[in-house]
Amino acid sequence: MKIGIVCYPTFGGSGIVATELAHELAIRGNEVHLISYSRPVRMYRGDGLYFFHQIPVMIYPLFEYPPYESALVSRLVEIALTQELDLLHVHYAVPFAGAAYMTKQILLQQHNKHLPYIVTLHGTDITLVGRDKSFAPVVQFGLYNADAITSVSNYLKSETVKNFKIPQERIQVIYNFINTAQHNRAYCQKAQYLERWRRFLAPRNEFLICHISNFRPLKRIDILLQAFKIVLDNGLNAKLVLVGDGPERQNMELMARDLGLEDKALFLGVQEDIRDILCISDLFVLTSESESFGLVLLEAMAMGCPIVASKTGGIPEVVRDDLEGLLCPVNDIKSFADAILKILTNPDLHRKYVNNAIKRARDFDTSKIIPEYEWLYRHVKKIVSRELFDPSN
Ligand code: GMT
Repeated sequence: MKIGIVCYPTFGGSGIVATELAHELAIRGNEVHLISYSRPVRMYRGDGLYFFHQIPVMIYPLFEYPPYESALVSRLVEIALTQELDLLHVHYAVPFAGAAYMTKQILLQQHNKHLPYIVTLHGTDITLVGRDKSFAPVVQFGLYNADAITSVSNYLKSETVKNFKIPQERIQVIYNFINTAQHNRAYCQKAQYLERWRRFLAPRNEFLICHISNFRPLKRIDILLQAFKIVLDNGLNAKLVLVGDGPERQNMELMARDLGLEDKALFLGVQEDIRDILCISDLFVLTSESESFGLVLLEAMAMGCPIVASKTGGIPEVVRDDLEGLLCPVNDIKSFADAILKILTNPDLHRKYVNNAIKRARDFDTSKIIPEYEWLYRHVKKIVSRELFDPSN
């Protein structure tokens, strides 16, 4: 099948999922066209297997806001025609659901081409950004007219039903996935430089507690820093490594200094391959106040990290309390500190969570999840061709 995948290129989870999906579909023999305004960050594995198309936007002195959506739709129309796409799969509803609808109508009315579109909802496109009144009517219209809608968790599905009045039977939950053949502990043994890195980060044999995010306010890194301070005050020999970058990075570095954590909380910035830091970490912590899935939790579990995370949104569908780690009430600093201490001072419990985490990640392996997308593509295509050949239409 010839599939166009549209996504954001940045460090958000939706772009990562879309890029990995492009790669997995291409491996399975589909012709995939990945479309974004710049080269997606995860586009490093097997780049040659699929095609990448950039969206150029014309700049003109009249525009205070360049009309990105018009440029996107024009490019999608062109790609759909020249590459003879069978369907379009957009990741993140804003603005892609509306843009996909417009693309479909232009193709139908001006070129007599039928291009079904699927929207995958990722989180803030429903729970935060998409709900804003400056976007909501277009998001709702784009979703309502989609040929199929998927969401990355049951939680996100019910939020979509509640906020956008989309009938629940129209939304299929397809969980995010991970290629466990490429994300596993064996990878750690291969890379000898990792042991050196661990000694550099934790020269006094400290436990390494890891956090990875795009440093947005909803990640609540302030809660993590305060919990970590309590952990140290309780005498645990530990370091916190914070990976990634974003709007809150500077504030959080200042806060760490104010808490006297400058030597204990290390801000490493964006890392090329997060498997490296996960390999040498003893625990992964995510203190978000909202998370539709928490893709990074899956990546951490696959690499053998037990989890401490907020009991919110779709997280409990991914990490089960007291199986792969511990879940804590949102923003409850003491509860996070207690959970970290409990796991890192109890080797048997730590070992149990490590083993369970590795097993749990396999439940979301690409071999289980990608066929769900492939089935959906075939189903949508079948329905569209049935409608086309139905004489009553
Ligand atoms: O806000 C972000 O962290 C980025 C956002 C995105 O759409 O790029 O992430 C969302 O999608 C990820 C992939 O499906 C999920 O794992 C994240 O939980 C979700 N973020 C939120 O719901 C806050």
